[in-house]
Amino acid sequence: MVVASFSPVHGDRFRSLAIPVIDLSCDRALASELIVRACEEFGFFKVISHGVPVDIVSRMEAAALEFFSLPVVEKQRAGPPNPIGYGSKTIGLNGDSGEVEYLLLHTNPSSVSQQAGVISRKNPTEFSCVVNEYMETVQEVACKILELLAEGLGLRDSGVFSRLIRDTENDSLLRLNHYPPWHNKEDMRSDRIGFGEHSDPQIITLLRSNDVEGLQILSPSSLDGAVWVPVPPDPNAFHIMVGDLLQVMTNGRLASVRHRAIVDSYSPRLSMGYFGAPPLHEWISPLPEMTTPQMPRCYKSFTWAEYKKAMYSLRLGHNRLDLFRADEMEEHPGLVK
Ligand code: GA4
Repeated sequence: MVVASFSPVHGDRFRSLAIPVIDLSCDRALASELIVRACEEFGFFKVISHGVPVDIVSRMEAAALEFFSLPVVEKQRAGPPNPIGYGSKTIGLNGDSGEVEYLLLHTNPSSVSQQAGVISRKNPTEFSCVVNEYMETVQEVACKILELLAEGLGLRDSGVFSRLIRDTENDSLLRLNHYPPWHNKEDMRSDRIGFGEHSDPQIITLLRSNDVEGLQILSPSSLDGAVWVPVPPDPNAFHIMVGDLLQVMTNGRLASVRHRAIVDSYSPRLSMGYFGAPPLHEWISPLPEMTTPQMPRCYKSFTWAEYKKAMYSLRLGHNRLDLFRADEMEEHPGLVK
């Protein structure tokens, strides 16, 4: 996948774009068809009528805000983010940075309760309950979307994607991001990167944010090149992103969406991302049903653990999938089996 890269934000071209909105309560066949189309065209869409109760989202948001309002030393008790824990301004392990503080949690309930003890000294049990409830509910929506997607793609096994993230050993994550606001006119610049350009490495991402702008997606366009598209916030919806593993399993028919967050408001932005991932030992490869003589297999097989290792060894904006292309493998022996 060749992607245009925009380093300075100044001078970027922007385009408004009708981002697909899918009502998950609509007719099943229609929802499947719309999801496939949105994933093919943008790798991105918004879902409404998703069935996640408002109070579950509000409790999660309140717990996140309470955590971010703690003194820095208290937040640092959650440990440095390697890979889970509390981070501020530094992203990943290779020198990336951004105007953001965040908390990364593993979705495994025993990991959550372990983390809860240091995250919320006031009421760790309450924190674990809120996080587990949110994760379980959002995971269900993710599974529903993945099953509709598999049906829309005409795959024989509609659980081929969702089974990976339902597995009790799944490696899914929850990320709470807190972006600072502008304080004065001097802050009102459009070059303030909160989280730089990247695609999510997992299968699927469900992102919920408060009513504050900042998310942008890179829209590939054959006519005028790729442009950054600001995504209007909608606290009642989830924004769905195709991850790298879904790109591989669909043999490139769906492409993971490149996105970024900028600091773009007088209000702080809070986003909560669920990243649905398979177990570490799971082998990922293009599904045989997605390969044809006209569309031969584009990617090698690799385990999620191998992909994760590669992703942490590279800078944020790097296109990791290029290393796993079927035709590139000879040049990178030893990277994957
Ligand atoms: C992007 C998606 C998720 O936020 C994340 C990020 C992770 C991190 O912040 O530790 C990574 C980034 C993300 C991709 C490349 C590597 C790893 C930072 C980074 C430079 C939690 C994830 O899984 O991958």
